[in-house]
Amino acid sequence: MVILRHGHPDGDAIGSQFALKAYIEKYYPNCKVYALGMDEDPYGMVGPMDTVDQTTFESSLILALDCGNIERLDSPYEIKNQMIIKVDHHLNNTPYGDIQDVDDTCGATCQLLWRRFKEMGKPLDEKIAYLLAFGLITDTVSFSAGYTSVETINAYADCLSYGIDHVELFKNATSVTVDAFRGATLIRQYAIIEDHVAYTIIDQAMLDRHGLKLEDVRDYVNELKGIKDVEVWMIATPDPENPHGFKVSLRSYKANINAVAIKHNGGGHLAASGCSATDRNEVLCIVEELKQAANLS
Ligand SMILES: [Mn+2]
Repeated sequence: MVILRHGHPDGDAIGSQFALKAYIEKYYPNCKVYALGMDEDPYGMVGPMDTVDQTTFESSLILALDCGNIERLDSPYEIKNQMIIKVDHHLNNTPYGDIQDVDDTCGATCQLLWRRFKEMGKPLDEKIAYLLAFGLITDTVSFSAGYTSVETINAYADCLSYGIDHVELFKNATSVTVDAFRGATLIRQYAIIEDHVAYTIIDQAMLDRHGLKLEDVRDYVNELKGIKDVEVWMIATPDPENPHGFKVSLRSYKANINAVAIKHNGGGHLAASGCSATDRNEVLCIVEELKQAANLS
């Protein structure tokens, strides 16, 4: 079997992918399992990705983790008629797969996996627990996001019981590079705050002027979290596939910003979504729609 997750992976995508791989290898040693995708490991959590030949891939069961729509799966080969099991916590607006285990009340795919592992009744180990805990911390923004629940905290406590160093884990899950730290400063410096919405639009010229790269800014929308009277926050960063376009990250405490994301070819969760804009004007439209969403909440 092969385990896939979404492209441009985050801590939950990689954590769930490698936790499931470790679990299968531990309890089903006869089963060959490969964790596939581009070698992108922003937190340095795991080694290089596995590789398989196309024939093996096409005869393998696919476990698809943390990925709401099939187009976003990071797969080395085209998916043909293989059986797919989807395990995910995004809103299931774009269902796919022969079996779907989707619970959008989970703070992370790692939380859903933890639940399934507990149901199996077999103990985890330190490695599996570390990977699951990593996904829990990163996807819930250190347990501050709205979908953090009693189960999220119980899952984390259970993971810690396998001997994980909580301080070391938090350090690894929340530290950023020096350039990303500078990028975060840029996001704050250029923030506009209006009608309960905080937003920053960063274009390529701005990045060039400050000697920064896209990866130094695109994941740091939560730099705008925590401003008094702000309910919704957003960043727009250059879309590498469209010279005038932007990728837009949306977050809120409780306002439904997913509806805005869907209008602009995106998706995600009720309070954490992403979408695209073809130009700056569309970004400004999104801002206006967010103001409405913020004022309804
Ligand atoms: Mn996730």
